[in-house]
Amino acid sequence: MLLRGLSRLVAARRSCWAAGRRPLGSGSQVICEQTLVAVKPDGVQRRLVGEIIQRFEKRGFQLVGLKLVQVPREVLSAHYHDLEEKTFYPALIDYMSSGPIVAMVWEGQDVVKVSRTMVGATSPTQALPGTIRGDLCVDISRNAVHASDSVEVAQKEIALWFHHSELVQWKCCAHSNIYNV
Ligand code: IDP
Ligand code: MG
Repeated sequence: MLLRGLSRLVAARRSCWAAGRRPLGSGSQVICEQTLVAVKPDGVQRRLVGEIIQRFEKRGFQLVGLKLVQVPREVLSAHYHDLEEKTFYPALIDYMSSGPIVAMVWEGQDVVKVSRTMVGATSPTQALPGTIRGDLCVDISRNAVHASDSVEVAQKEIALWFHHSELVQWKCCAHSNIYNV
């Protein structure tokens, strides 16, 4: 448990340096951890972009990348390579390439873990009320939002979806109200 916490911390600090940032915060606080969040085609069509962005903003995370994209199939294949053998994989790639997606990079302390909690279980029928999927979706194949599932995966997904120059470093004037820094 302690080891897992330590390796998360090391990975998060490494992700700060990889993003060209000095890790802020001390001890277990790494507030420049980053994750990829994407509003999927159903979420865009259902006008859920604003609601989803608002949840991350209100929580206290910082937006450092944002774009509306029609994602090429090669990128989606790389993104979902671990699901290649699943029966739903072809339908998943078709659906993810069926319309625009809003891709975002969010930054903050434990943002990977907290985002997954905010997004909720993969199947909306099992997602708790209060989570995005638990509040806004009903079907597993139309679950509105993606969020990276580990710090290492987040780094890979951000590099796959964003060019380094598309990520904006900006000083958040509310930092000392969100963190004890
Ligand atoms: P996650 O999005 O919660 O990380 P993953 O297991 O990584 O879930 O699956 C990626 C996406 O594949 C899901 O968000 C969902 O859109 C789709 N998916 C997963 N399992 C199923 C399924 O059993 N049927 C249809 N689509 C699925
Ligand atoms: Mg996943």
